[in-house]
Amino acid sequence: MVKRALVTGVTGQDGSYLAELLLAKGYEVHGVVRRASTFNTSRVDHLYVDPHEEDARFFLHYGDLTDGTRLATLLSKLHPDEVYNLGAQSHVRVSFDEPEHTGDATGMGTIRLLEAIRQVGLDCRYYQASSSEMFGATPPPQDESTPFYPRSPYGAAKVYAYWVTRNYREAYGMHATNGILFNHESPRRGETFVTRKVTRAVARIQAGLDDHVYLGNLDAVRDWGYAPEYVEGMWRMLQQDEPDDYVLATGVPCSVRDWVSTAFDHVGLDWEKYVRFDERYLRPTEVDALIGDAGKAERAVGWKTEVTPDQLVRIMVDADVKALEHEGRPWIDAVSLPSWPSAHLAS
Ligand code: NAP
Ligand code: F7E
Repeated sequence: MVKRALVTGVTGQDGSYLAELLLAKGYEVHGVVRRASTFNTSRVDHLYVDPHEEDARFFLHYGDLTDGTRLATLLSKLHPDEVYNLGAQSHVRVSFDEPEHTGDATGMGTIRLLEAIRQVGLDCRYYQASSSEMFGATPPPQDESTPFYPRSPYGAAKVYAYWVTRNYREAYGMHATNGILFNHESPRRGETFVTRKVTRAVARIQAGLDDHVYLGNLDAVRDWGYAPEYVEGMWRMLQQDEPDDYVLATGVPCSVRDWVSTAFDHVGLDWEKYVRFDERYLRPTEVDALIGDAGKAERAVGWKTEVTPDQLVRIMVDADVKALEHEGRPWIDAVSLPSWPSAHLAS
């Protein structure tokens, strides 16, 4: 029997790596894509196979976490074995500008999906993309028993989503699991998250396209891992007999300043000549330090990171340099260039 997965947020960083992983494992993968006036599937275009082909196993469907009816329709039509809820307004700084929308998509979207599963009567396994941002002001190291103290509308929405996931597990016996993931990055990371913003700036400055980059708080400490390793962890969690909650992290602290200096060093530039401060990038409340303890995941699901922050910086700088060499096309397009898959969204 071919397993079938439904992935919200399939067009995002994690969604694209997860879709690749599940396809490699023989799954049929259905991704939920938001309607946009421009193509927004660049991270998954390389996975596209014409749905008319017999061997097609990757399908895209319009849908939105703010539209519960549509979620129920998709679930009743597709009957997935596994549902991965990766969709979210995921930018912390933006959540201060769009708090209501963030609560709606990131928080309420989760209960819409859980309730749709329940109403359809689906017997599936559910993965919730919970976040280390939930720990917020609680000092590190953070693990599954650390109290939550969110510091942004995004963090608060994720706390709500975490608790409704647990509640549906306890109230209705659903196989619903929270993956509490610390920051994870890659060449596919959105360009406005600090890691990618920096590696992209390094490539552009080195190429003479930009003179400097504006950043905010350089003192914040994060635990940055490599995204492809983290989607493997998501899948492993859902293969457990019992649902549970797990932290995924490297346990290695790295400040924004360290990330910046390693990235500029990698191409032989002195970061202090190119980095400028702009208070626009500060947050009304900051999360000072996130450093995770992933011991439970290692023991229970056999998951552990291998890529170190230093290696990750180099992977991302090299990819951004390479993307510029490919005339500014996203790095992913250097792998393969299919023809207009977005035009074939199933409905
Ligand atoms: P991302 O690159 O920002 O992707 C977010 C995805 O959600 C995109 O596909 C986006 O669609 C989709 N989306 C946004 N609003 C939606 C809506 N209303 N309905 C349906 N889909 C919607 O995020 P990511 O880094 O891959 O993260 C995946 C998930 O893990 C997110 O829930 C995030 O909050 C969480 N998380 C991430 C990290 C991390 O470090 N990356 C850590 C912990 C938790 P568009 O492409 O159309 O924008
Ligand atoms: O900020 C500082 C900023 O936006 C990291 C999301 O995936 O991980 C991510 O959230 C740090 C913060 O990620 C700039 O103040 C300085 O302290 O890259 P970020 P994040 O806020 O940690 C968590 C786990 C998630 O769940 C989220 O979805 O970097 N910083 N200067 C800056 N940040 C940005 N974005 N831009 C700057 O110019």
